[in-house]
Amino acid sequence: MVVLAGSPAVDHIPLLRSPDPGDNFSGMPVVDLSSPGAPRAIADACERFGFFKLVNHGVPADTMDRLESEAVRFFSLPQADKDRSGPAYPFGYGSKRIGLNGDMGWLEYLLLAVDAASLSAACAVPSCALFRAALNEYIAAVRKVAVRVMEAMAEGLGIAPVDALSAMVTAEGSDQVFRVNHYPPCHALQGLGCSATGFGEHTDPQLISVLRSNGTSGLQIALQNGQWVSVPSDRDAFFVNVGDSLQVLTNGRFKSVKHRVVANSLKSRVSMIYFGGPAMTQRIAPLPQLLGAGEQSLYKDFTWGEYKKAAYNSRLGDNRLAHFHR
Ligand code: GA4
Repeated sequence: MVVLAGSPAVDHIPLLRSPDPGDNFSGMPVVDLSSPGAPRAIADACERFGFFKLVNHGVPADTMDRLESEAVRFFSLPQADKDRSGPAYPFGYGSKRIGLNGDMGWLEYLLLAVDAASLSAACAVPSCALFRAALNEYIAAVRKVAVRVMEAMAEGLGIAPVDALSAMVTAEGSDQVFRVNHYPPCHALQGLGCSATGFGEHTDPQLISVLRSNGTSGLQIALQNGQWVSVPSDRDAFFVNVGDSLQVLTNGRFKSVKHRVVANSLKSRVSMIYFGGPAMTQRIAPLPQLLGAGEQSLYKDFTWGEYKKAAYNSRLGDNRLAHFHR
């Protein structure tokens, strides 16, 4: 752990070498959801990177902007007010601590439960009616995008029915999570040649994650060869990640992408992410339609409930799927 003298605020936050500006993800796949070629382009990107940028997704800029302004307003409240919306687990406001096993990042966030297509009624946070309305409008819209993308994935993989993947997320009792992250600028590190870890490297346990951020960069993904590349921000686009469960459902054809967020020394980053997971009892195993003659599953059989429990008992950077390999 690096500790900077005179900067107690960043104590305990792991530091990273500043990304080389030349390491932008130059080959990033950009998929136009309105184009007839989208299914093939999505499947191709998920096989090569487990990640792509999505444009022409149909979600109005207003819906995204309204949620961003409400989030900015919330995170500008006095610390004591925000703490009243905590703790983060199972759902609520959290700061710097990620998960329950000692991971730390330079961020504050809201972790929220989604029921069907809106905030779960059981989730009392946030209490502000305008913020809740903006969240509900955005969640309904982003979930529709996630469903369209999963349908396109099935089509791109050449499997039927078209809802073979999306039905797991739209099913009654599906486990959907929403998070709003705020990465404040980390002034203490300005000019020092290193950056604070906003959110340490990890893969997402669910099927799919759909992220939207403001215009501040920070997201990085690991390519298959282990090289980290920075994803230039685009407030009009979504960024889609393949999660561990989708890697298993496709028997390793789609890759669960390792990613992380680096805090900016000058500007705030705000991101909102929808995580589509299945019902607790859903069996996670390769879809029979995808297994070739004689092809065996690469993974042991498990349910989403079992995987989630193992994930929440792990450290952020652990290779969680390794324990489920045959
Ligand atoms: C990563 C994806 C989602 O943000 C999340 C995260 C969760 C958390 O922040 O509580 C986890 C992380 C995520 C995977 C491993 C465990 C659980 C933190 C952590 C150390 C909400 C999720 O579902 O899994």
